[in-house]
Amino acid sequence: MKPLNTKRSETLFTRAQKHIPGGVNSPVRAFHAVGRSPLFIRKAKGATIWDEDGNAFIDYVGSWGPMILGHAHPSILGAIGKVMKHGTSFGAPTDLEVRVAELIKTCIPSIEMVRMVNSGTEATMSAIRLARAYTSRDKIIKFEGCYHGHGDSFLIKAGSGAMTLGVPDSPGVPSSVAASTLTARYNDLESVRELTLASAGHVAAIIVEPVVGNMGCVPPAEGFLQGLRQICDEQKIVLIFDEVMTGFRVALGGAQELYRVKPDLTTLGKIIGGGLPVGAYGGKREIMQLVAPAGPMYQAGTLSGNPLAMAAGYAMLSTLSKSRSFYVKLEKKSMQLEEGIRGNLRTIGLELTLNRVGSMFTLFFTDHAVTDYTSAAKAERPRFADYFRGMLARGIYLPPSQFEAAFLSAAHSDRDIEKTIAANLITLRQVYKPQVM
Ligand code: KE4
Repeated sequence: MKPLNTKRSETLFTRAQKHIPGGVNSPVRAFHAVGRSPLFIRKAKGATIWDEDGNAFIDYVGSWGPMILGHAHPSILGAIGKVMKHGTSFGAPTDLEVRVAELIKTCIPSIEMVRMVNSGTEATMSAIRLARAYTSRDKIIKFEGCYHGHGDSFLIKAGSGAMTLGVPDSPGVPSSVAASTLTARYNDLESVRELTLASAGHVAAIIVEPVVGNMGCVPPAEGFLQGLRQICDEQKIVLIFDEVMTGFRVALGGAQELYRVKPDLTTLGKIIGGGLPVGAYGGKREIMQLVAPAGPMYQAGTLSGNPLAMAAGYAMLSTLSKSRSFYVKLEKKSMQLEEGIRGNLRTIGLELTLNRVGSMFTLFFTDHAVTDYTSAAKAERPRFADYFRGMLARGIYLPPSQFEAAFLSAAHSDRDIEKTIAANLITLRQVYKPQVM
């Protein structure tokens, strides 16, 4: 197999590191976990991305989730083009913001009111401030390995890039803030009960990825989300579903539709911006009414509800909500890929763990079940790195970390999936030779 020519990316990376910390504007993009320098992407269309050296890849990162329709989708580009002629930002309310809010509420009925922000981090930071304001309590409970953005309260045993880079507890977070964040074990209701009883009357919120993407894909165990709902009801704790990744991904109504559990607040991001910077938080009216200027809890943003982002988001959500067959077809595609990889594992006599929920999935380099942070951490990272590089060389662009979810889009063709399955077989054989047939 011809080695990849990535000269231009390497030159750009050397230049970038002189001006930008680590040469990237978000850590996980630096490819630290996969033993090679990152690719600089020039353009993308559908399921394909092209790097600066002209190499084409089938993309399973999808900008970390937003690209569920595929890149450069005509309805998204058309919507942005139409709106941008009339200006890019006004710092004033617009009709589009109202339409996006109404559409989000239609798709996610637990959201009675919603506030737009500019990122998932802003959404989760605002949601916990709101929960604290609503309950007059200070503590929050998160789960080891879950990632809710880079807000101080969340960088405690965090997943995603923090887990990848081995800084799950970032320096710079004041101990006073860290002390208000309690961490439980995902899929372990007993660990939650222990914390809530030990801090009875002091826990404002439990925030959870209802399907984890940031340890790699880890589904909720049977009854886990229902158990959190029960604990929150009993102890008047605000249940926050962080659906920045799962919202409009695992179902039109997100994980709360899939698992039929209603949170008090939901955070959103990624898909709802169609690739432009958007986050949102919303939920029960009686809680959301506390948000300024309706109430005293302050949160603001110069570019919140930005017209271009709202145009992209409205086009995205309208396309997704137009027909329910969208998710049926996406599930079929995702199943096809899963079955292909499972067939490969059987062919070569290898036992690896593949977790999938809808069109988000992770192949873990371990034969153990992966149900929480401890079991995810057992995955063999060097093997994953070898696999990543082998797949890249075969034209498959995966998330550059064992602790991230990969994403399929509506643009992935049968041919793309067959090529991925073929590359998976050859690469697994290469990574595990001579153990495998
Ligand atoms: P942003 O601030 O990156 O828009 O969203 C933070 C966030 C919040 N909640 C969940 C469940 C998330 O997955 C994220 C961000 N996800 C990562 C990928 N695992 C973003 C990629 C990156 O950090 O570059």
